[in-house]
Amino acid sequence: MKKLIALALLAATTQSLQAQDVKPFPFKLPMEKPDQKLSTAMERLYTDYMSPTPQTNELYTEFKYTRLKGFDYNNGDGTISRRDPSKVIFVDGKYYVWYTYRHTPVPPQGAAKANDTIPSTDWDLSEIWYATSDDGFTWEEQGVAIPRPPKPQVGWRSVSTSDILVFKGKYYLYYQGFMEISGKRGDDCPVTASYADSPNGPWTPCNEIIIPNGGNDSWDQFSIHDPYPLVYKDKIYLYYKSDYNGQPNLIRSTGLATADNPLGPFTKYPLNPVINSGHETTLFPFKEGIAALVIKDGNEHNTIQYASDGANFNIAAITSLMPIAGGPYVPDAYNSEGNGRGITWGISHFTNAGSKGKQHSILGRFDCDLSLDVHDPHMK
Ligand code: AAL
Repeated sequence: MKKLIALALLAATTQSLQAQDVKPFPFKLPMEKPDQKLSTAMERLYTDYMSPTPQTNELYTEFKYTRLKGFDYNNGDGTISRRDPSKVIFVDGKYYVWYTYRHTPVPPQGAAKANDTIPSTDWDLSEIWYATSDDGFTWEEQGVAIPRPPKPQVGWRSVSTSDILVFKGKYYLYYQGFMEISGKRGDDCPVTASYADSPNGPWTPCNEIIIPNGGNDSWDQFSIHDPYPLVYKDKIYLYYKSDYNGQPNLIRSTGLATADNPLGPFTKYPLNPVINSGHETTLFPFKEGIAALVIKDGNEHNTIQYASDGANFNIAAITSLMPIAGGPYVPDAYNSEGNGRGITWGISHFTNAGSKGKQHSILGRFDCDLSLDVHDPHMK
């Protein structure tokens, strides 16, 4: 099939070259010469990738970044941080985004110095806040969506790293619920959720662990991070990241859990992890399947991958300067029937925005060219 696609692409390229009256390349594809033996590198060029040239690959893009208006950072002194944005949704004429918000008396000090008011990490002692926008560039901060619940409820130490699901007219926020200081042992936490009838809240916490940690010796036994829900073929597909036992065997990967109802029960995909790399992985329906921006960490970071069934991913393209923790605007995030249309923009974060000792993160906008509907030649 891939060879057929490659041949079709070559035919299309040859035609357009002829149309411009440029001499076609005097070249035959290796698969047109049945006896030709290929080196490992040439073999994988035509078998592992969706197309052998980035510029003809629908899942290749570069990224453009724009500073957002409307957020105050206390002059970058490290006491205010915004990071890990959710997907962007559009409701009643406005865009909405949720994110981890930290406002502490001092910047993060590490686990040894942390206490009830001093944060260990950039996402310790945080709440989930939200903002709205008319155009995706200028944002109006609306305040807290999910506060930290009282001890010992899930998330009493910190709630962070949320993502949004819209399902049958209701809104669900999934997020990490810390029950100890991040960094004491690792970054251990499970995922919990809150629900609301409106994106403006009020939010009701379910007070339960929605995606539990795996059993002894499993890859996700300590942390479940970066919950990322989509609805694909009428089922909730929630992707997440875990990393075995943290250091020194850190192999960050991306897993999948599916459910019929937003509050579960979720069934973990038996062959998890489904992506062998990835940290804050961004996913969206694309054609019949799901595409993934595998941004940070692992052998396959800086790739855009594709799974025609949402679970068996292959590398489709390699790119650079990807949006860290990207939360895209995905018009068909919750109603894809296997006809995914792709994305053109979203919100991502930039960490270590402050100088040493003033560590915090800021939100920014990214634009890209991964849509089957809008094709911007200037992005390539
Ligand atoms: C992020 C995410 C999760 C981690 C921490 C905050 O990059 O992977 O959210 O817990 O870092």
